[in-house]
Amino acid sequence: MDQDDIEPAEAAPAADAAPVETRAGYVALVGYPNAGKSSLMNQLVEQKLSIVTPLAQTTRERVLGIDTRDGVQMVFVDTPGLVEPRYLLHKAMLHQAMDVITDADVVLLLVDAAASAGVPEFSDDVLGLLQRARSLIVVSNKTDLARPGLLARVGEWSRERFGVEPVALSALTGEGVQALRGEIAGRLPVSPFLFPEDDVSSQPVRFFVAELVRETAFEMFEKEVPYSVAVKVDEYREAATPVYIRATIYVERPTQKAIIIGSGGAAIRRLGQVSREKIEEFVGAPVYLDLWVKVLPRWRRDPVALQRFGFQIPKSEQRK
Ligand SMILES: Nc1nc2c(ncn2[C@@H]2O[C@H](COP(=O)(O)OP(=O)(O)OP(=O)(O)O)[C@@H](O)[C@H]2O)c(=O)[nH]1
Ligand SMILES: [Mg+2]
Repeated sequence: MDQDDIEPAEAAPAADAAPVETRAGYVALVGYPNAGKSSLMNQLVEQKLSIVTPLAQTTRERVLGIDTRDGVQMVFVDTPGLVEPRYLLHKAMLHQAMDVITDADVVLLLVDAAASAGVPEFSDDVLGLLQRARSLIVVSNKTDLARPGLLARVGEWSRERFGVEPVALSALTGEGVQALRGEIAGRLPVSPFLFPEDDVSSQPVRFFVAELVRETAFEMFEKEVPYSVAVKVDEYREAATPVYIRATIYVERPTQKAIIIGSGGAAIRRLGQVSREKIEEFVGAPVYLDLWVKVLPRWRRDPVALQRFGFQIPKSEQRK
């Protein structure tokens, strides 16, 4: 039979011929501490990736969450709150958040519309960066709690500072999140995907494990203790059953170590148990969690210790 005989009578449908146009880009979540950035990121990726607590300054490092659907890949970058730095740790946190604003295709600036302190006041540096962002969306969060007066005030503030109308939503209930997703998609550049389609993050499981232990410490302890805690995973044996994880909790003072261990080891047992349950949920397998506590004096002010925990120290601070 001649090849020509089997040619279709009509041209093939266009969908087979033309490649599908995809969109992709980085979407930064920034704002004051406690505005709900991590909660919103978790809603957007429909998974608990970034830790959330009622305390301000929970997030210390950028956390990546990837969502790919309907030909659009959004790479969310959760950031530490935009704080006035008091320690070297804060400087590293602020520096991270500012870098993320500069690099993002879309910046989501979250404002807590239920905050008793009202609208945020940023330093000129931060304000300038936000005003120069490639594409800025102001998000009025916590509409489930917000008073109408403050919502109106956030609207005014957003128009004055940035010339944009805010998007209102609740990162807790999820109301308004789908509409925001549509708004973001329309602003992302036409681009091939930046990560494989089924990736959820580019950060290693060890990072999320350490964060879950830190979240539990934030929930269990009071005052300065949570802020003095850093967690590092020293060993992660995935092939073992149950998965074997050894992690060290660093604190700044012997008194804090005593609080974390508790009388007869009761506190650390509870910390270990609650953390293990969260980690098992995250990795989807039984886990044996081996927790240790060490004192590392003044680590929040110590460039060497901070670098060991993975923080990048701003160049201007490196030789102090
Ligand atoms: N009622 C209500 N609470 C919310 C909402 N979004 C976040 N929260 C709560 O606000 C607190 C802080 O939320 P996070 O998501 O940790 O806030 P964050 O901006 O990431 O905070 P930092 O990492 O400390 O900068 C938590 O107790 C959340 O449950 C919301 O829409 N409504
Ligand atoms: Mg956070």
